[in-house]
Amino acid sequence: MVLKDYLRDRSTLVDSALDRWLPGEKHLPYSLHQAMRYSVFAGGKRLRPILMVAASEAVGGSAGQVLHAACAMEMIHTYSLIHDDLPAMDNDDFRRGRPTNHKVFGEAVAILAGDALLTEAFRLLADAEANRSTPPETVLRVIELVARYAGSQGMVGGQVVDMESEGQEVDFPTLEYIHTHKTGGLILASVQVGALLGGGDEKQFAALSRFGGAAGLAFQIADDILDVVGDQAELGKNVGSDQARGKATYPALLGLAEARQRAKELCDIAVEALTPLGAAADPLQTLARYIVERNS
Ligand code: GRG
Repeated sequence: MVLKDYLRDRSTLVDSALDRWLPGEKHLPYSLHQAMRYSVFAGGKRLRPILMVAASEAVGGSAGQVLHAACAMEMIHTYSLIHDDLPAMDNDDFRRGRPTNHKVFGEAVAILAGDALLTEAFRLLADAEANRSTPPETVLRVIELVARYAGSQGMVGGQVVDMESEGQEVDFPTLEYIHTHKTGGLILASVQVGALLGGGDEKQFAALSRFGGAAGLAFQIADDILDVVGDQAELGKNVGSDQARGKATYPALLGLAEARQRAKELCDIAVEALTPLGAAADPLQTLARYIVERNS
């Protein structure tokens, strides 16, 4: 598998589905729909939806079975980025290589664009036509799972602990809480939803859960490392901001070398977890390595 081709093909698939599902810019209210589309189509890597599609295929499912949920996950991720960039939170000027949403549309519309993306994501997860080949109890399990990983005991909770830890001495368990909740959870949820909607059994779900937990934490450690050694132009956002804000990160707590070692160990754990799935999980194996070796 050539990773570059795989990522490009899957991104194209996800982008055209997002374009179909998101309300058009010519639908009222224009500014809101423009703001939603501005951030969604600002050039993200589509890692979470691609992982979901790959997880579905790893259990014998298809991309078509999960595409709506993959788009929903990207909408939730994009909402979190829009809100995270707001003056009340990280107050960032650039994201995905463009001025942040509130810089272009103003704070009020940026807040509402995030709110609308989150709400639209749950509408999509519940869409009857998109879920026509999935048992209703599986659809409900997916909705509950995504809500749990996105809410106060998931991403939003991780964001709060992250904010409250700025400029504080943070111990290792708190750092792991922040990373697994703020970022790791949506990655874990993406592969779990892929397993469920792809028709996987409980053994496959458990294997992919182990994979997603390790890959999700590895992703955030790699993100911490990129904030220290990454290239601003390639990342499309400012670097060095974690240290400037006194954020809790792996390199800050463990040093760069140990942080890299921990990311590599987690990647190995993720790859090992895929053994019961055989060759169908090869793309996930490649994606796990990409997560820790990427430059953006
Ligand atoms: C505001 C509720 C709320 C939550 C914010 C995800 C998050 C929580 C904040 C984002 C801050 C941040 C940059 C975290 C680092 C990890 C991360 C989510 C990076 C961005 O994800 P990528 O690299 O981005 O997948 P693209 O743009 O490629 O989709």
